[in-house]
Amino acid sequence: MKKEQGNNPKLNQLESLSTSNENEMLTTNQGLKVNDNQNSLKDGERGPTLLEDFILREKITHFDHERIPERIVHARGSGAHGIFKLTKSLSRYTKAKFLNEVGAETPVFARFSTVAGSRGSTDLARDVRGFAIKFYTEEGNYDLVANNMPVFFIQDAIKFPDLVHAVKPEPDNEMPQAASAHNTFWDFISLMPESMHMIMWLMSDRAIPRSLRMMEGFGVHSFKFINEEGKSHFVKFHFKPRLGVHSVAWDEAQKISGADPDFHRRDLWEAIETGSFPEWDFGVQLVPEEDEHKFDFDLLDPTKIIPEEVIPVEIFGTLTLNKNPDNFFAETEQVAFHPGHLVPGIDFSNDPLLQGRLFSYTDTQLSRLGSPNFHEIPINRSVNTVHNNQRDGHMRQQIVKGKVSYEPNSIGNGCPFQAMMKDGGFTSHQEKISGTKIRARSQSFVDHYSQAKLFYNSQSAPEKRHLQNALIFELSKVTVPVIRERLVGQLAFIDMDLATTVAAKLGVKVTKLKEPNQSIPADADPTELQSEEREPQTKFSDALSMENTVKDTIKSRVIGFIMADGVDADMTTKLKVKLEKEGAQVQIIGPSVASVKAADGTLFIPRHSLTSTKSVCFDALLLCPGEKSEKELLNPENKHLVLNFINEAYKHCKAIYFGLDTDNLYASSNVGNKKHEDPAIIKESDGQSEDAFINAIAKHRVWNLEVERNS
Ligand code: HDE
Repeated sequence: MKKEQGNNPKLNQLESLSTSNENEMLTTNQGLKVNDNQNSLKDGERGPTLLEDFILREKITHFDHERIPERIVHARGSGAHGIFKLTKSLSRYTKAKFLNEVGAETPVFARFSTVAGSRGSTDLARDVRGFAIKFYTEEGNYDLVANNMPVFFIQDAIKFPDLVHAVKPEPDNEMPQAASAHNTFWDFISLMPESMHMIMWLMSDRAIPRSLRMMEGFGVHSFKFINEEGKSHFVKFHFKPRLGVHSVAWDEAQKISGADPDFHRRDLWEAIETGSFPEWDFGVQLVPEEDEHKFDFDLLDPTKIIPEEVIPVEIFGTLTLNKNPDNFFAETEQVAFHPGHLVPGIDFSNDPLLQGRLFSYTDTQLSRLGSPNFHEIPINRSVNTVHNNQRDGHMRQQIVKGKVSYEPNSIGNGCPFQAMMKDGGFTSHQEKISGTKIRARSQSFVDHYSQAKLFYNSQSAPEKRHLQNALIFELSKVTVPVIRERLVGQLAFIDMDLATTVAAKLGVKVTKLKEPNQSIPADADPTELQSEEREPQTKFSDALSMENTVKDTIKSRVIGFIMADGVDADMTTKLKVKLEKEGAQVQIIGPSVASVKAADGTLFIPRHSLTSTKSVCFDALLLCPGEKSEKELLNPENKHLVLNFINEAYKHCKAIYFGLDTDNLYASSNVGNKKHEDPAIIKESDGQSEDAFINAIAKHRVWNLEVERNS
C-alpha cells in the first residue's frame, strides 16, 4: 500500500509545471492539431517527400537533438523525491533554518550514481556510489553532494582529471566499461599512495551494495556550521540507512550485471512504488573550531575520516524517499547538483579537494545542460522565487517585469535590494587567513597509511577475504607486471598479510617501496616528505565493518517462491502472508510464467519463470511445499534450472527454506552435501519454523560459512 506523500511544496511546484497527455489530441510544438502521424507529405503515394512537410521536419529535428552530454562522472544514476524531517534542533551549531526547528520538513530530491560507467552501464559495477541530495529549503537550495564512502582517492582537486582519466575506459579502444580493473587505473593508483585508504573502501564490499537503500552516505569533506553568534564548528555529514548496510558477493554482482543491469534502479523504484519508503538517519560529527588541530590527521584532508569512536555521530533527522520521478530525463538527468549551493549557517572548509569542486559543478552544467539558465529547469528551481538582475541567455524562461536589470537603480526603487544578515542574507564565515601564495601540500596530509590500516584491521574475517579477492581480481586484469608489483608494495605498508596473500595469487614478490609522493614541492627534501609508516591512534572501529550493521529486519527483501503445478496452496499462502507481514516482497517463480495450478485448484501467477530470472536477483529462496510440485521441478526440463537456482543461492550464502515434501530437491542440490551447522538452511520437515527463516534473511548472509558452502 502506497503511503501519503503529505504536502510537499517542491512537488506542488513541479505539478504546476507539468503536463499530461491523457485524453489529449496530438499537436505539433506550436499547438497545431496533427491529423496524420503515420505518413509524410509526398509528391504522390510513391513519390519523394516534400521539403515543405513542416510536421515531419519538426518531429525529426527534435529527435535529432534529443541527447545531451552525459555527466563526465556519475553518468549512471537513479533519483527519487522525498522529505527531510528534523528530529532534533541543530540551532546551537548552525543558523540554517531547515536545521533549527524540530519537526520542520524540507522537500528533497536524491540521486544515487556509479562513477566510472556511462549512462547505460550496469548498476553493479565495483565502484563508489554518489549520494547527492538537493534540499529545497525556504532559504534556497542546499546541495549535499556526497558519496557512499567517507574518503576520496586524492587530496587536491588538481589531480581529479588524472584520476578520472585513469579509471575511465582507456582512450585508444574505449575499454573496459564501468570497471576499474585495468592497467591505467592501477598504474595511477600504484603511484598515488594517498589513494590507499580509499582503495581499501573500494575493494571492500561497500563497492557492490545490495541496494541503494542499504548504503551509508557521507559528505566526505569537513564543512562548517555557523550559528547565530558567528561561532563555527567543523562538521562531517552522515546518512545511516534504517535497513542497515548490506552488499552482494562479487560473483553475484557480475551475474546480476547480466541478469538485470538495472538491478539497483529497479529495486529503488519498486520499493517506492510499493510504499516501502527508503529511510536514513541524518547525523553529524561536530568539532569546535578551536579543536581543529587535536587529531592525528588533518581535518582538511579528504582521505581521512574522524573515527566514530573519537567523535560519535549525533542523529538529528530522517531522510525519507517517497516518490518516484514522473519523467527520468526531466528530473533525474537534468538535476544539477553543486557543493557550492549553500544556505546561511553552512560554509566550506579549506579542504583543497572541496575548493576545486566549487568551480567544477557549475562549469560542467554549462556544457551538459547548455545554458547558464539551468537553474530554471523545473527540478533545479528553488521553492522560493529568484530575484536578481541576471538576464537573457539561452532558454531563458523567467519573465521578469520592468525596465531595471542593474543595481544601484532608482527607477526600480533600488529593487531587488541586498538582504541584511538578520533578513537571511548569506555571509561567508569570517575566517582569519594569512598565507604565502604557494603550490604545495601541507605536511599534515602526508600520512597515507594509518587510516587504511584502521579500515583493514576493523573488517571481519569474511570482509577481509572479500577485500583480498577483490584486489586479486582487479590486479589479475592488469597486464603490466610492474604495476602489480608496485601496488603490492603499497599494500605492504597497510598489512603484510594482505600484501603476501595478494602477491601469491599474482605471482609477484612483496617489495616494500619507498613510494613516490606526488605532493612533493620542487625544492623539498623528498626523504622528509615521504609517507610515514605510523600506527594509528585508533586501531579498530566497529563502525567501519558491515558486520555490525542493522540485522533485525526483512523489510523489502525479495524472496523467490519456487513452485510448479501441484503445489500446496494453503501452506504456501500461509508462508507468503507471514513473510509479507514482516514487510518482505514475495515473487513467484514458476517453470514458465503461465499460471501454476495448486493441488486444490488454486491458481498462482508467477512473476518470473526459471529461465527469465536468476537466483542472484533474490535475497532468499523458498521451495514451496508439495510432492507433485517437487516432482515437476525435478523433471528433466526443469531440473538443471531449479538446481542451479538453489546452488547459486547456497554459494552466495543466502537463506533457503525447504517446504514440506521438498526433500528430494534438498538432496539433489549442493545443500544436501553440507557437513556443518547452517542456520540459514531451514527444513520444514525437520520441524524448523518460518521464524528461523525470517531471522536468517534479516541477518542478510552467512558470510562466515562461505568457505564451507563453497567447498
Ligand atoms: Fe564530483 N563531480 N567531483 N565528487 N560528484 C560531478 O558534476 C568533481 C567529488 C559527486 O548525481 C560532476 O554534475 C571534481 C567528491 C557526486 O548529479 C563534476 C572533484 C565527491 C556527483 C564533478 C570531485 C563527489 C558528482 C559531473 C574533485 C564526494 C553526481 C557531473 C575536486 C563528496 C551528482 C556533474 C549527480 C558529479 C567534479 C570529487 C561527489 C564533473 C572536480 C570528493 C555524488 O562537476
